[in-house]
Amino acid sequence: MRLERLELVHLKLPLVHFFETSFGRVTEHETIIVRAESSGAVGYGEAPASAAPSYSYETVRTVWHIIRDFLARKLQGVEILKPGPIAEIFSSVRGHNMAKAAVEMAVLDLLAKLDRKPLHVILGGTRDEIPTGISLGIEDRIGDLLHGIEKALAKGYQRIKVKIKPRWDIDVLTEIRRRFSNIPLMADANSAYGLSDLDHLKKFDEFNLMMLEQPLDYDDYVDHAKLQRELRTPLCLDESIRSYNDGRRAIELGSCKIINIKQARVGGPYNAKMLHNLCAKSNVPVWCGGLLESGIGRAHNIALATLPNFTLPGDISASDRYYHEDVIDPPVRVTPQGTIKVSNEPGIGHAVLEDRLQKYCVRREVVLP
Ligand code: OSB
Ligand code: MG
Repeated sequence: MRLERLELVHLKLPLVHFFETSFGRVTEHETIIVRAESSGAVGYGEAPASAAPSYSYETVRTVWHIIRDFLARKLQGVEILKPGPIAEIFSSVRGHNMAKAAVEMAVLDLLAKLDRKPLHVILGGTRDEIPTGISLGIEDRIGDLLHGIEKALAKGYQRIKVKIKPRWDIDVLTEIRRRFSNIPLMADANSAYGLSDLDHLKKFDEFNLMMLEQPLDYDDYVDHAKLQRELRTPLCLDESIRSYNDGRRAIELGSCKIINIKQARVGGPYNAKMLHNLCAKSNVPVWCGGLLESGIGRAHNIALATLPNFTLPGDISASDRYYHEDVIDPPVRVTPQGTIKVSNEPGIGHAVLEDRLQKYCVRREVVLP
C-alpha cells in the first residue's frame, strides 16, 4: 500500500465540563486528526497533544510541524505493509511520539480497512469486550467530585480514578472513602509531588488504592523506585514511560508495579504493543490510558485494550463523558456492566463524520503529496 494523500485537521472540541489536573484546567480539547488515503479508503489517527506543553512537551503546533515538515515526506512513495516498519521509518526523528503515533494509527486504520478487518484483529487482540473506568478531574468543591463519582458508578464504570495534587488529596480521599468505602479507587498526581513529600505520600496507604499514578517527576525512575519501596500502594507510571526502553528501565529499577499505556505517548500502536508484551513477560499488568481523545483516538485505544495483558480497567470512557457531539458514529458507549463492546467493522470500527470534523476544524492542510 502506498499513501496517496495525507491530511492534517486541527480540531477544537468544547468539553461538556472543564477537566482539571495538577497542571491546570481545560474547557476545550485541541487535537490533530490525521487522514490517510489510498485506493479509495480513508484511515484516521489522532495526536491528542492539546494546546499547551503540560502533560508532554508536544502541542498541537509541534505535532503539525513535525508531521508536515518531517514525517510525511518519509512516507512519500514508500510501500507500507505493516505498522512495525513505520516506527522504524520515523526513528531518525527524535521524540515527538504523539506526531508519530497519529500517522501510524491512520496508516494502520487504512491498512485494516483495505484488508476489511477490524483493527483489534490486526493488532492481535483477544477480547471482544473491554472493562473500563473513568478519570475524574479536580473540582471546585469536594461535593462536586462526590456527585461525579456517584454518577459514574451509576453508569457502570468499574473503577474510579481521581486527579490529586497537594491540598486536593488527603481530605478528598478521606471523604471519598467515607462515602464509598469499597469502590475500586485510584489517584493520579500527574507529577505534583517530590520525594521530599515522602511522609505525606505514606499516608496514601490507608486509602486502599488500586494504585497511585505518576506521583513524582515526569521523567523520573529513581525517585519512584525509592518511593515504591516505602509504600504498600502499587505505583503506576504514565508520563515517565515514553518507550519500550523506558518500560524496561522502570521494571528493572522497581519504579512501579503497573504501567498505564497510551499509544499516543509511546509513539504509536506498534510501540504500545511491544511495551505491552514486555510488561506481560515481566508480570506487570497494564491498562489503557487516555488523553481526552475524540472518538478517533478513543476507537484506537479500544482496539489496543483488547490485547491480553490489558487486565485492569482503563480510562476509556464513553464519548459523552467529554463531548456533546463526537466525530464518530456510533459514539463510544459504556454498558451498565462498565464495559465497552468492541466493534467488528473494518478498521477503527466507527464511521468518521466528516461534517463534524469540518464543524470543529480550525485549520486543515494536505501534507502529502
Ligand atoms: O494523566 O492520565 C492522565 C487527561 C489528560 C492528560 C493526562 C491524563 C488525563 C486523564 C484523562 O487522566 C484520561 C481520559 O479520560 O482520556
Ligand atoms: Mg496519568
